[in-house]
Amino acid sequence: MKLYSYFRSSAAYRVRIALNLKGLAYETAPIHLVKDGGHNNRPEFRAVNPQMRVPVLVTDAGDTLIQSLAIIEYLDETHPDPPLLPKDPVARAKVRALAELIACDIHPLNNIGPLRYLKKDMGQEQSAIDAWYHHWVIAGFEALEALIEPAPYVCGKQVTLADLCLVPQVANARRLKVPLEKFPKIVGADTACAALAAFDRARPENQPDAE
Ligand SMILES: N[C@@H](CCC(=O)N[C@@H](CS)C(=O)NCC(=O)O)C(=O)O
Repeated sequence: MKLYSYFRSSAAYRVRIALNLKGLAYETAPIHLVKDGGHNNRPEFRAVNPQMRVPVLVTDAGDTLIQSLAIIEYLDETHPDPPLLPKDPVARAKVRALAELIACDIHPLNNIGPLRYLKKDMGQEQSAIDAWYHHWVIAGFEALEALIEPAPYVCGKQVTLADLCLVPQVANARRLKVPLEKFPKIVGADTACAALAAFDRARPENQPDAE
């Protein structure tokens, strides 16, 4: 399989963890999201993904899949061991809710494209953009902290899709210096995941395109 990725991309990071947990080999095709205004905006990558975002997974059968949550669910359905979603429908809905809280409500507000738009098109100062970033991460983390009881992972004894979303978001928050003292449960789940090799290998600094 081939994964179009960028070492700092949270969404690609989620998929890298899933591939590692499932023990699946893949080739990384790095797409630099910053250099030259973003190599993701080049016509050759637009031809791969018209949305011009990573991750993109090209399967062994040649199917091109986009959107990290859809890709992870595809991997979970085709390689069910270890499962990333519980079988019980209520538990499953809870895992998906936490994953979506991060992937759909926090992440889009601190994604590189919208932040670049705030700066270049809306003329905002870097200090205002940093304040925007911190505000939305903290608002999301306050809700998440109230919703979880890690044991030790976000939803219990098994790693789930929620952990795959949490760890990259925490890494991103740390990089942008969001204070995490108010979020001991989030930090605890992140620490538990960090001890697993599959998470470690997926870290930005361990990618072939790391800078
Ligand atoms: N909802 C998408 C988000 C994908 C996404 O926004 N990826 C970012 C990197 S984390 C990206 O490629 N951004 C490029 C840009 O916004 O120009 C997913 O989960 O895959």
